[in-house]
Amino acid sequence: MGQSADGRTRNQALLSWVDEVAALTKPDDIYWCDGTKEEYDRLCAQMVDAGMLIPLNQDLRPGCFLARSDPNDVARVENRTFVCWDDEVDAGPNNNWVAPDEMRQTLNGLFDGCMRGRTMYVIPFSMGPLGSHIAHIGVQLTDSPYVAASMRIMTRMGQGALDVLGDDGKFVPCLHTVGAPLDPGQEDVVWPCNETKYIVHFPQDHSIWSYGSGYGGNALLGKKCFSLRIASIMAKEEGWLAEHMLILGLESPKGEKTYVAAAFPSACGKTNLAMLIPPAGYEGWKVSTVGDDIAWIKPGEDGRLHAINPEAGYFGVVPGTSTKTNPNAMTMIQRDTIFTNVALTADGDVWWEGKDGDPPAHLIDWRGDDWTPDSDTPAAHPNARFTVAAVNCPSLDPAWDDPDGVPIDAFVFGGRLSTTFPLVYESTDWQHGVYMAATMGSEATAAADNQAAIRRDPMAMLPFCGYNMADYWSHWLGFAEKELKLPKIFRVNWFRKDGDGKFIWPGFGENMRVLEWVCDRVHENLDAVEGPLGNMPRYNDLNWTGLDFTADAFSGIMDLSRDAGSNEAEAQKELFDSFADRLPAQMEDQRQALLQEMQNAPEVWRVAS
Ligand code: SAT
Ligand code: MN
Repeated sequence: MGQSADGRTRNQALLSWVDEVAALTKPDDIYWCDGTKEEYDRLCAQMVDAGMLIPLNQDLRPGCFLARSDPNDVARVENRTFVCWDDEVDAGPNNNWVAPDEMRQTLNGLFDGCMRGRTMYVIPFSMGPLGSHIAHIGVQLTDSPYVAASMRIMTRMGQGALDVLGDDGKFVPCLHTVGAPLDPGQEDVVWPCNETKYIVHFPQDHSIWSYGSGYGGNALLGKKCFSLRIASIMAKEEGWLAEHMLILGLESPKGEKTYVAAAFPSACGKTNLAMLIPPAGYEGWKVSTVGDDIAWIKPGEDGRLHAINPEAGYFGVVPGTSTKTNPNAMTMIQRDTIFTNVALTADGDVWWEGKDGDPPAHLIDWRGDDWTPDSDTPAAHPNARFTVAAVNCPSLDPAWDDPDGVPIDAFVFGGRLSTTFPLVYESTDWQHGVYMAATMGSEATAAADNQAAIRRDPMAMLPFCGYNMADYWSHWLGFAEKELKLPKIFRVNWFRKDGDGKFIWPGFGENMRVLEWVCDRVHENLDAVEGPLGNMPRYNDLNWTGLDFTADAFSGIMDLSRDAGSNEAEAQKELFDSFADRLPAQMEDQRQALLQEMQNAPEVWRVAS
């Protein structure tokens, strides 16, 4: 029998909404989550009994489980994601759009009776520290115990959120179902999911309806749906920023602390960067983690931008994680972690491509099939994920839970680009920085289905901005008109390749060298060279202690050819044209300035040593 609402809340809007949804979806039972460890353990035990979770070897991975999803339910489904503004132009070319009335009709039909035979979990949660003025409350209703357990890891979930909500507080209603069983014989499938999928946002009442998927970004609605798509709309309305950014702290040997927020598209190494361990030559430096995916950033009374990580856990890509790429994450996922779609070893441990050491002779792959190193499919799905609480992270910043957030000194934007773009450059002013961020591009990753090989991904927000992206750029540009001490803006590219197709930059911990230059620029310790794209470091401006990286190699990753630069500026026109008259004029002015710069540039522009 479920836990009722008795005494938990007197918030009438919430109680009525839960009744309304129950009348529509017709669950057998309603359970209000309190967020306790006992409850989490009970949910996991129930899922183990139902075959949804496999407990791992408790000596090797205490408190850890493996989940295997439906093989057709492994990533975000961008072509099934909608933002239903009254007027299509407000959604912009960056969103799929259906008129709200029509969409409500479709969803009402799909949700009718969809939870029959299942329990509906009521999950109150806070995105951000409980009671923080930067945080917001949401409530998710779901028929997935995997989602309920994951929400306890990923958010501040349970009674505490209800207490903050109070009797009249506002919350973002997040309604989720894995979808009605495909046919009557399939009620007991281990990972239910429906071929029909809808991930829908209604901007007018800030509500979310998600149908047919149990996967992270589609189903943990506090994450991309609320904290980015809906929050970006709230941020526009209220004068703040909701961004697809990690937040990290950098403390120099002198004790100077700099917080950086950095945006990269999904699966481009945000988690690794957020947990970076400084390399040889950086003794005395400390890097700490506030968040790895999302930042909510509000102007503080001191005139600086303050950021919180709205999440309380990490939903990170597992493949490629090793003691070389992310030692902190390796420690972090040693215990109390839910792994989804990795491979299982004979001794009850987990394995994935890119883990330390050779692959074992035999595994059970992410689909549950036998696997050997001769198999021609990967053992773990390329978008396999870990779900783990922030407090497990060895590099967690002491201020990660501070209700006032941390003051941001620099914004860093980066894509996965094998040509043209230099390792690092800095904008000449705020407007130029917004332009640099808006024109960012990236090569495809496994985090979403059906991506183009290369796509523009402005601010790494293309799949996550809940309104017309041109209006979002205007919102960003508008910060220059406020009395604020704004962060400096940088672009980075760790992924440039040489003529043989090999990455030039070693990346991972060595990215610290770029971050130190960012700190030097923030604190005005160093001047920079003005290049066509922006301000750049000379070879000698970077600290090379402990790394053998020659001035020639540096040229290979910093040079800009006139043709490539001109082609890039030309190619941006297509992006800008797609926004027609909503495009802020300043963006086209910036593009014209770059075209001009490139016309006057030498055949290869090279930063002096
Ligand atoms: O699937 S999630 O959106 O949660 C992760 C990602 O793609 O960034
Ligand atoms: Mn992300």
